[in-house]
Amino acid sequence: MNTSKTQVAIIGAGPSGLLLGQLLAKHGIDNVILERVSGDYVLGRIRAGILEQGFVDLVREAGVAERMDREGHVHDGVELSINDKRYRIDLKELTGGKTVMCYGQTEITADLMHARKDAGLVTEYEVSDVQPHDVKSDNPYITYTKNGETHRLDCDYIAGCDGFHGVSRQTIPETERKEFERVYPFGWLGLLADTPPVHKELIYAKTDRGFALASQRSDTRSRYYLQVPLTDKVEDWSDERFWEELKTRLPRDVASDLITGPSIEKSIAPLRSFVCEPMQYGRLFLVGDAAHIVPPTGAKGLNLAASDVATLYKILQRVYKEGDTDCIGQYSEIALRRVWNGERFSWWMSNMLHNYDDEIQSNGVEGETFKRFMESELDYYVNSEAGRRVIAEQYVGLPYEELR
Ligand code: FAS
Ligand code: PHB
Repeated sequence: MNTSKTQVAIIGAGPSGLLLGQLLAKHGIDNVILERVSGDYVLGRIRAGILEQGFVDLVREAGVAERMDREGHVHDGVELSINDKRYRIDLKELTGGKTVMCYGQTEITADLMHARKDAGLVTEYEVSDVQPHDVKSDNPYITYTKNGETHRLDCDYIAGCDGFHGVSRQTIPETERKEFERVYPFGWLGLLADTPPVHKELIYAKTDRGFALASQRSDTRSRYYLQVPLTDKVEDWSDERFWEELKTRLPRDVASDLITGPSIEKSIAPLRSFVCEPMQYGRLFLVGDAAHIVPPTGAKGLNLAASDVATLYKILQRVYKEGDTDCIGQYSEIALRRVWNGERFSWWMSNMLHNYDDEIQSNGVEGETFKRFMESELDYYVNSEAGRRVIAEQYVGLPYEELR
């Protein structure tokens, strides 16, 4: 068996693992990333597009912000539209100057990958059978297979950055963890096209036909979503059908400006709220999607992963720089406080903006009552400054919590 050692073993080379690895390396903390697929495969995933201020600051602290600051678009506001009536949420004005950055997860991941390679840091791609061991001891280790050979990686700590379907969460015995879940009765059909965005800011559209989102990646690349039934398949949706449906859901005065074109990516994602408690077990820490999933309605998925990274990186810095291991126990408590806040906001936005007619049919009057509650709630929040401020504060992201 091939053996090696590092200080922090990171499972997963998605944005969580790469950002954590870059921050640790900046402070001389040795780390190795083990990734199941190839780097190209990781970069082939089309996901998030909105970065909170906290995430942007973390990328700058990691020294990987040059392209993001050059090509990313700062957004001062975001729009909600309700059956054609538009409401702009002035993020900057309502939060005392905070904004969000529109820059694709794929780009951030590519920038982090390149920085890691330039720094000569070790990432083992296309490994299999990754398995953490002795995570409750002072000497945890990971075994894995690469090119048919078994390897052992000894380490001080393990960061499980391996997403919802990874091995890390399963390493916590079922009797030691509690999982919370809400599965939504619809999915998001996403389309990426090299067409100019229909509007300079994002538009979240609530209509009787269903939800739509107009987002973007650059001045020449757009990202759109439509709420679709869970029974739909991506092959049910030609580009032409997608564009026609999107036009019916966007506000009329915007839809008339829509420039369509061939899709370069099209896929349907299911929506769920999910949290695993605790987010640590001995010397194993769960980070990002390994511990929690949100419906993308609040643009929180990637951003909650970043706040987990921020908390864990501060803890590991204190451990290695000051020899303070007492702070390790703070991780799960601090991370979960911000996770649940993001979960609630994403659940709330999903309840207000989506069409629940499918669920209502099975719930009858109770479903109709829920629909009226949500219509009234959204109407209140967009028409009151206090309500818009609540949405703005949550959308730009609450401040990261400091260690005690
Ligand atoms: P990731 O899942 O990105 O990365 C985990 C990595 O671990 C992967 O590369 C995987 O290959 C690897 N891995 C898994 N098991 C392993 C094992 N056993 N051994 C080694 N490696 C292993 N968020 C938003 O904010 N907005 C959005 O619009 C949005 N859209 C999304 C659409 C889809 C289809 C999905 C699935 C998610 C979306 N998200 C969105 C959420 C998404 O962006 C995540 O929050 C983000 O990828 C989290 O990053 P990581 O925690 O690094 O997990
Ligand atoms: C995206 O651009 O992919 C995106 C933006 C905001 C969201 C969800 C997805 O809330």
